[in-house]
Parts: sequence; C-alpha cells; structure tokens
Amino acid sequence: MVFKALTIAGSDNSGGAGIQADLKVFSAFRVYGMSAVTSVTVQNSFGVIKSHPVSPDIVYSQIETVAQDIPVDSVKIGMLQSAGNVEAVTQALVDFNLKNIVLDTVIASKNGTLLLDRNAFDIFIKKLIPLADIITPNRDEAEIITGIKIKEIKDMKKAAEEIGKMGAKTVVIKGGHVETGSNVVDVIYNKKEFIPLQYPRVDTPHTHGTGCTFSSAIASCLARQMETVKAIRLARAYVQGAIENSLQTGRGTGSLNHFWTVM
Ligand code: PXL
Repeated sequence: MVFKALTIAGSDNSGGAGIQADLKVFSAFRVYGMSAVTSVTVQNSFGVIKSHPVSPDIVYSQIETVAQDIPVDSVKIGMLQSAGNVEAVTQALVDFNLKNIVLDTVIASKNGTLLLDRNAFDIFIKKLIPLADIITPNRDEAEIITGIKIKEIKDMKKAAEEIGKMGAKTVVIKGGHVETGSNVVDVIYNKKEFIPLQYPRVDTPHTHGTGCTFSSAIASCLARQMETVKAIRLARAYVQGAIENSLQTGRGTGSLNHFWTVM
C-alpha cells in the first residue's frame, strides 16, 4: 500500500522549510511525496532575502496534472505568496475534489518578511480557510486572521472558535509564541471540544521550519488514514523530537532534524 501526499508550498533553497521540509517529512513517515511549487524563495540560515511567485496558471496546472493521474491521499498547503495563487489553489482543491486538506497559514517568515501579500489576506480568509480540514495558525497568524489579541490560553480558545466559524473543520492554534512558561500548549478545537497538547519548551534557537514540519506531519498521518485528533497528536510528538534533535546547519537559525527517529 502506498500513501501519497501533495504539498502546495514555496521552495526554501536552504532546505529547512517549505517544499524541501515537507518532502523530508513525508519521507520520514514513509509517505510518497508530491509537490506544487508556488514561490521560489531565496534564503539561508539568516533569513529570506527575496522571493518570486510562480504564476497562478502554473500552480493550478501542477496540481491538475498530478490530481488527474495519481490519487492524492492528503494535501498540505503552505506559502502561497500572491492573491492569484490563493485563487488558483482554491479552484484546484474544488475542481479536483481534494480531501484531507491541512492548511498552514503562512503569512510571514521569522525575520518578518511577508510570505503572503497583504492584498491576498481577504481572499485567503474568505475562500481558502473554509476548505481546510485542519488549519494550523501560530499566535501571530491567529491574531491577524481573527483580530483577537492572544496572551493566554483562553484567548487561543476564543481565536480557535472564530476560525472554526470561518469554516475550517478542525483548528490547531500553536502555542510556541504564547507565554505559558516552561511548557508549550497547543489548543485543538474540533467544534465539539478543546483538546490541549502540552510539551516541554525546548531551549534552542534552531527552529526554522517548525510550522512546515508540523503541518506536513499531520498531512502524512492523514494520508495514512489516521483519524484527525490522533494525526495531530502524532505529528506534535514527531515535531517535539525534531526540535529536541535540531540541527545547527549554518551560522544563523538552524533547522529541525526530520530524521531524528532513525539517527
Ligand atoms: O516557515 C514558513 C515558511 C514557509 N515556506 C517557506 C519559507 C518559510 C519561512 O521562511 O521560507 C518557503
């Protein structure tokens, strides 16, 4: 049995985030990885220097050509960069009836470079979020999407409810940037209950690609036919190990170790 996942995301030439991270994660989960590149970023461990969006027509066609041929068991969506690409991806998800959609709300990089154009925010919220089976905003992204200031866990819950109302089926607000002391608390909301996931905070600067890794690990588990909450739990445990074993790749911010389970 071969499980197949598609990542629709930007290229990170430094290898720690975006398409490159997603394909490594799929491989770590023994899932066959496929990709649709939405943007070519130029970066190293000091951050993103520039980026170039792929045209919406080419983004749509990449998804179309695989989906018409190869059954897609799950989809991870990352950096889209332009409003045209948000539109193209939305259209492709509908046209090819894609399932098990994990939406990582990539808006800005760690050094503050915008990875989604400001004029794309509106269509992203109105058209793409309603198609997400699982959406994984961090604190800053959840604040931008909802307008709610997030300082503590009760704010995370409020934001999760709001994003649920926008149409995403299951919301995971990531707590890494929320000041909850020595533990990081992520909040899952599936419109029935809130499920907190708590892990010790890891003291390392080498966290480039954490969001990409988490969302593609969830997509891997969904491709393997795992139930939603179980998929999120297993992905979170995998990310914890990948951070605990993170790699100092260059002279700046290093990346997660996607193969920490084997070496
Ligand atoms: O971590 C967000 C992200 C997503 N996708 C690409 C990136 C980054 C952050 O730098 O470069 C391609």
